[in-house]
Amino acid sequence: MQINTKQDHTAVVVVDIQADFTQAMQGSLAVGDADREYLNAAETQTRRLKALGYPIYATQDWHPANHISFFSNHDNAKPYDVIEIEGRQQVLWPPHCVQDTANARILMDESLFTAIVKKGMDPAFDSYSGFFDDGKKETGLADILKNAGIKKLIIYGLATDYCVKATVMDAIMLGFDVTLIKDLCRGVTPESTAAALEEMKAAGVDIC
Ligand code: VGL
Ligand code: ZN
Repeated sequence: MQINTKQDHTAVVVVDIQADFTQAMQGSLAVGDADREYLNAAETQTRRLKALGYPIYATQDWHPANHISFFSNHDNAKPYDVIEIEGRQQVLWPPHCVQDTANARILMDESLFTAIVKKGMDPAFDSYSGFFDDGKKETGLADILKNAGIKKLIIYGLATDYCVKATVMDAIMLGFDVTLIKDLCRGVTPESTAAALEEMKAAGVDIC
């Protein structure tokens, strides 16, 4: 990572670095290689960016127990099945990031964050993006950033091919300049991670 100076109107968004997405915590939806070394690197770099003067925001997947994305809430479903719900593709995940459970916690010193934006609280809609859920309801992140005068975002976290990609693509759609720090991201599968990086690059994201 080669960000050594503070740029104006720029904030950091740390996506879903939560226990359930990490091998380090034996999470229910552990992302490949999200191990202790990864967590240490993410925390160290976040502290460095904070010390440079960047405001740091975090997103947090925060589902009710009856969430539509949990395979266990559907009859005859297995983890990672893909079904259609009202025209939307929905991956059925192992239950994860259930509100107020230890496995939903962010594995970073929360005092680093200017704000934490929770997402995925509506039982009927998934929300990979930190900006909008699948019903297009805003999480509040866009307003928070707009009110703070932010125009550029530095984004990293979990998972590259799901929540990071969705957050990055919505950020681009909303008009932010986006830098993705690839080394501080981990994906669910190598194929979908490579495809996500291509998609983000094609959208004009600076990948470093
Ligand atoms: C995520 C799957 C389900 C993520 C969240 O943070 O990438 N992936 N919920
Ligand atoms: Zn989720």
